[in-house]
Parts: sequence; structure tokens; C-alpha cells
Amino acid sequence: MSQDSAKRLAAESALQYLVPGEVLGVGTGSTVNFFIDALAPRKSEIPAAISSSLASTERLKAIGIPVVDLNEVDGISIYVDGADEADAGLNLIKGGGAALTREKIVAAASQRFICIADRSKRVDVLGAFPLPVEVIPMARRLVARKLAAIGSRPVWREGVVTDNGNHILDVHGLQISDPPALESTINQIAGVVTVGLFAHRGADVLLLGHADGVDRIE
Ligand code: ABF
Repeated sequence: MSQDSAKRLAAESALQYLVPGEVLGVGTGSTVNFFIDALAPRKSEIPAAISSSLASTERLKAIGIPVVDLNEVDGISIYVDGADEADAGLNLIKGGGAALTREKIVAAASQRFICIADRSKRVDVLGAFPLPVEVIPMARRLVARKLAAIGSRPVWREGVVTDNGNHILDVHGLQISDPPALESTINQIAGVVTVGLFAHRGADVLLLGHADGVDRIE
């Protein structure tokens, strides 16, 4: 089975968590694109969506689901999004697409976070995928020095400016044995906007597609 087929299986499996009549949070990426495709026949059940990116906004509108501002709603029932890595504790690395700040906000606003991915994203220890950190531009080198001081190797993702006008450092060389602790440590560095470690608010359900079906971890 191809990786795309595994992503599609995970995406379709997320439909079982839809809460008809309630606002839906939708993330970004190729797996989420399969989810939006699968959502089309059930669009009448979704009054509105909150989207983490322009790309997903356009896809949602194309299938007839209105996209509204987070400030217009009181909360989100479920948030469906992908990840770059996931561990057995439902801690995630996200932000490979540079949308980590919006993704973290939508996750925080949601009652349940359903993470969809193909099984290759499942790891024993997070960190082989470089951890994205969004930083205020003037603090980029300061934050990089602080990250180097904790034994990692931050690399500036040159040429990338986030939707919020900030820069991204991709942090290599981590073996994240205590995800909540590292998330807190990096959040404490002045100039950090968001760290792409989703541990304090990780996923509630992890759906991993593969050739024999979908593994569910919760
Ligand atoms: C978003 O899209 C990001 O947090 C993550 O970087 C990426 C996953 O994309 P894909 O589904 O294409 O692997 O969820």
C-alpha cells in the first residue's frame, strides 16, 4: 500500500468523530487534504470550520463549508490535523509546514484533537524530525544560542516567513524523552512564539493508517 493510501485510510477513519451541528477545526497538510475530500459528502452536518491555513480554507470553501474566524465561535468540538511525528503518549511534533502557531491555537480551542497520519509518523522517541520553533525575527540568533546550550543544533529555515511574520528554527539532534518538560523549557526562552512540540496539549486520539487498516491510540 502506498503512503498516500495509508493517509487516506486514517483521514476517512476520522469521520467517525464528527459532531454534527458543531464547529470543526481543520488543520493542514496532505493527510488533512484527504480528510477534506472525505468530508464533502457530509458537509451539511458542519455549520462552519476553523482552519489553520489558507490552503485548507480554500479547500473547505470549495466543498461548501464556510470558514470562520476563531473569535466568532465559543469553541470547537473536534480538531483534525496531521503531524510530523507522534509517540505512544500522543505527544506530537508539528510545524513542518510552518503553520505551528495557528495549529497550536486551534488545538487549544478544541475539545478533542484527532491526529491523522500514516504509520511511518509513529516513533518511540520524538526528535528525529527536526523540531520547528517559530521565533520573533529579532530574537532568532538569541533563541538559537539558547537552544544550542541545551545540546541541540538549531538551523534557520532561511527564506521562510510564517503567516505571523516570524522566522522558523528547525532544531536537530534532539531525543525528546520528556516532551512536556522540553515544551515548557523552550516556551520560556524570550523570543519564542511557539514550539512545535504538542505535549501539554497533545492529541486525544491518534489514527495511523497502514496496509492492514488503521491503528487507534487514545
Ligand atoms: C501539519 O501538516 C503539520 O503540523 C505537519 O507539519 C504536517 C503534516 O503533513 P502531512 O499530512 O502532509 O504529512 O499537520
